[in-house]
Amino acid sequence: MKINEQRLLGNLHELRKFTTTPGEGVTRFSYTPMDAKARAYIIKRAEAAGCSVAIDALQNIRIGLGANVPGRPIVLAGSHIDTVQNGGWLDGIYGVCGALEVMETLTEEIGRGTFVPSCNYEVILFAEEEGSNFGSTMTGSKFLAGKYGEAELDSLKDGAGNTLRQRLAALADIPDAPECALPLYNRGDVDVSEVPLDFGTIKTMLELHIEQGPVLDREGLSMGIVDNIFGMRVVEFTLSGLGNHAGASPMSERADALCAAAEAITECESIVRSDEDHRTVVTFGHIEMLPNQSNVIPETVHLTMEVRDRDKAKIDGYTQICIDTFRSVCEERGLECSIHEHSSSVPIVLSRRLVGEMTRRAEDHQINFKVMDSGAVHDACMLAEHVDTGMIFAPSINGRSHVPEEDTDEADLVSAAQFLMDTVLEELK
Ligand code: HGY
Ligand code: MN
Ligand code: MN
Repeated sequence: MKINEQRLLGNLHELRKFTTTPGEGVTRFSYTPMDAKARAYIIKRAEAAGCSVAIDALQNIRIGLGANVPGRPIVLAGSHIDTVQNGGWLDGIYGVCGALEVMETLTEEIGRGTFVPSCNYEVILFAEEEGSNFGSTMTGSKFLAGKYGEAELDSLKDGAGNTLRQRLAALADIPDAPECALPLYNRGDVDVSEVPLDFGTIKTMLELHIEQGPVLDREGLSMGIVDNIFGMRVVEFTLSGLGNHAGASPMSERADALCAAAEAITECESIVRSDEDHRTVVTFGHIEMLPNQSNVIPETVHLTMEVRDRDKAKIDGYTQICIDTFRSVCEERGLECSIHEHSSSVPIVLSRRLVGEMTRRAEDHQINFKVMDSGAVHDACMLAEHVDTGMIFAPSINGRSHVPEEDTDEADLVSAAQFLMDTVLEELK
């Protein structure tokens, strides 16, 4: 069963237009008017294909094949449509378009009577995967997996201090799309009790995604089959020093929060870089400084640290070492250091059945692939603890992602999506 490659690529090129930063990558945060535009495009296609559309209180979307029969096991495929700030045109949306292409191809083939599935097929779109609003990755899928609940609706806050609950309630202000018969959002009360998936009804979860790293591109391979997904811990530090005059304060009498942070960051980076496995990664991606004025010694620095690896002991070990480093640098320099464990996810081992079957299928199809880790986390992580879950990677040119330069050769986009089609077909039998 061949996918329609022009339709797949056409959808990707249309959806990349829904960005608040045209010409500077794709920026499309969940629960925003740009998110609504992408949802409208997808829901319209789902309606045209005779699919059912269900949206939960977190705004995760489930699109059911028209030929689905109630009560049959469900094969899920999907990803997320939200992005990071000035991100790429493929992260997340590629997996959604691949799953949608499978849906449209199945609809055509079933309509022609050339295929009769024994299971149901659904496309799933996860909300707030990037954490661009609230700093916590995989938020929609953490609610689906029952890891997040009522408490997180009020504890997760965006940069303006709005809680997740308030942002969901504010969706009432985003209008529906005239071209869609169905609503774009679930605008009822924010009741998350119905969100967790009934995993007993789901047979398989498959996520197609770009690699977002250099491995496939560097080795000249066209596809990855993922066996392990890194875990991560996100810690927030607040360093409190002494604001003072930039000119009149002697260097020996300063408690400069930015210099303390710089020393601790550099020390943590060199500690992690020296790990013998060269796999653990540490990133200080977000920093705020007060008062952030050139002639005032920085009084307060607030920053995030992420530690990731596929081995939980390494994640925990290096997270503790970095916390200790920040504490000792601040003690030496006479600053206060407060620490907040922001969020985390454990390393995930994906379904060995699916890795084995996909490996054999890729060998039969003479695809040049490898079985590999994912350093990026994905919504598939949250389902993998409950159902057979697999991931398929397409290469990222120069290993770039989460930046406007993110790109993948069209031939690779098509062939990995075709492999998703072939894998779904097997799962539907
Ligand atoms: O951060 C990640 O790994 C994913 O892109 N949200
Ligand atoms: Mn992603
Ligand atoms: Mn991402």
